[in-house]
Amino acid sequence: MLTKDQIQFYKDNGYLLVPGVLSPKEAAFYRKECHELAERLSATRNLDATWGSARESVAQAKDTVILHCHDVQFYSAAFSRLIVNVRLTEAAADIIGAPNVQLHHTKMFIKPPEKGSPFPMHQDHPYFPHERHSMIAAIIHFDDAPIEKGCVRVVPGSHKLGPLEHSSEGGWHLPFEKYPIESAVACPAKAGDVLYFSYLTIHGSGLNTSNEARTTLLIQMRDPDDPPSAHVHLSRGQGMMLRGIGMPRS
Ligand SMILES: O=C(O)CCC(=O)C(=O)O
Repeated sequence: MLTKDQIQFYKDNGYLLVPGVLSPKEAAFYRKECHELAERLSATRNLDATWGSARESVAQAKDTVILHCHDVQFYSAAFSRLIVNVRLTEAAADIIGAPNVQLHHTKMFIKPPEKGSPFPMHQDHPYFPHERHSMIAAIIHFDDAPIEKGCVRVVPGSHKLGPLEHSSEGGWHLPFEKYPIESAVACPAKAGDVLYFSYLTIHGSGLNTSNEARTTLLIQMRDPDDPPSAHVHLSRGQGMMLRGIGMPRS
């Protein structure tokens, strides 16, 4: 699925934006699914997942919101079909460098217009450490995510630093002064594009100050032969095979 140059780019930089994994029509369909799900859920619960550290580190984030739902495949069968999409999982296998791809969890995020919360810079490693560091994220964009919508930002090559020490206050994050969000490389994306990155790649994202929501699904996946080094961040559906074969594992 991916070219040699794309795989080399990923190896060098720890991230890769793959354009057009979903068609504009598919992306629009899933955008609607996400917004409808958020509306159903918000009738009974608060969906805001803004990190305490985001409020602390970004002056404009005092009253911002990010709508969130974990493991969306338990709420709509459309998401079950999406996470086994062959285009998505073949590219994931190329990036992991193994034929088999296993689910860790999924996370829907809607950054609302004008007040969408930022994410301080961090690695995902402290949340769910694994022995061989095969864990990657795939962020599927269901609408365009230009810089002003708070697109994801990365520190290229940072996956080579290995696990870094984080502060756990208000979400695992790196020192704000050393890793300001705005200094990281922005990864603007179009609806249907997928951003893949290692759980060791330092990443975060800015505020959505535009007049449109930013709608994404993040799928965290790994090589099934890579065991967790701590039994943390367990969730329903963990261990489901998305491509190839493997043994269920939480
Ligand atoms: O979607 C984003 O803007 C970033 C999400 C993120 O960094 C995370 O969930 O770890």
